Amino acid sequence: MSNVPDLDRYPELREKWDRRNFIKSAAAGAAFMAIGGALVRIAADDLTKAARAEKRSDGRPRLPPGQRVIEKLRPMGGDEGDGEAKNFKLRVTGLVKKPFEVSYEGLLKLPQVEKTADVHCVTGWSMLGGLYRGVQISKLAEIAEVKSEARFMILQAAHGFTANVPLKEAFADNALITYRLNGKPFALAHGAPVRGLIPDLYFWKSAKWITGLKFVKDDVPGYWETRGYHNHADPWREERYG
Ligand SMILES: Nc1nc2c(c(=O)[nH]1)N[C@H]1C(S)=C(S)[C@@H](COP(=O)(O)O)O[C@H]1N2
Ligand SMILES: [Mo]
Repeated sequence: MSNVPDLDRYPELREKWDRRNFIKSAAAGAAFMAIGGALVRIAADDLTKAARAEKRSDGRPRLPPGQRVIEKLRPMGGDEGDGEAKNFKLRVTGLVKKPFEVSYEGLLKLPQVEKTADVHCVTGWSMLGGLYRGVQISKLAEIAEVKSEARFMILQAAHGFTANVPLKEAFADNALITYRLNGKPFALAHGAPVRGLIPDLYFWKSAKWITGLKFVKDDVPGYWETRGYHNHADPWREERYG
């Protein structure tokens, strides 16, 4: 059974595991459900230990310091957009030779990619291994012909939310405008119909209900960056607060 924790290496899980098997064998509907939270926690503890031991292809540990693994994105709030694909427009503006806007249908006609990515929330949770489908930000930048003076990208979202990202991270292979996670559309709480994804910076940079990308020369700290969060937000340096 692959989901059995390695009890020799993690003896502290023994008691929980025995309890789980006891509960399973005693399983009676509601009682089993009520204990469900505890079962999830066992699995997550185990995933956290495993991820701490793993290395990324860039040599960094898979799990940044101070993070623990959870199994599903947690809805973290924000001022929601209307969520409707038919009303979606993404405007690509600023220091570009060819500003443009693209509808949801138009977005689907651009070259699509699927990237597996880990995301790291500044509150301490990480959700590993999500499969995100969408369009690379570097592709949108190429279409707009971003000028050489540009240094930063501002993600713009519903109701004036913004997040600033240096072009190095914005043009990373796994930095996307995305509309699917693990094959499913995003729920409204998670940014439907389309959100940004900058997985190698803390998750607040991944603007939900996205409306635009603006390329600029001078940095413009965004919504969270002007409310005490770090301007850059590298999880491996624990750039949590400014
Ligand atoms: N438009 C918008 N995007 C946003 C936010 C927001 O308030 N508004 N919050 C950010 C923060 S702080 C986090 S941690 C993630 C949370 O995404 P989730 O709710 O899908 O987990 O979205 C980010 N994107
Ligand atoms: Mo957040």
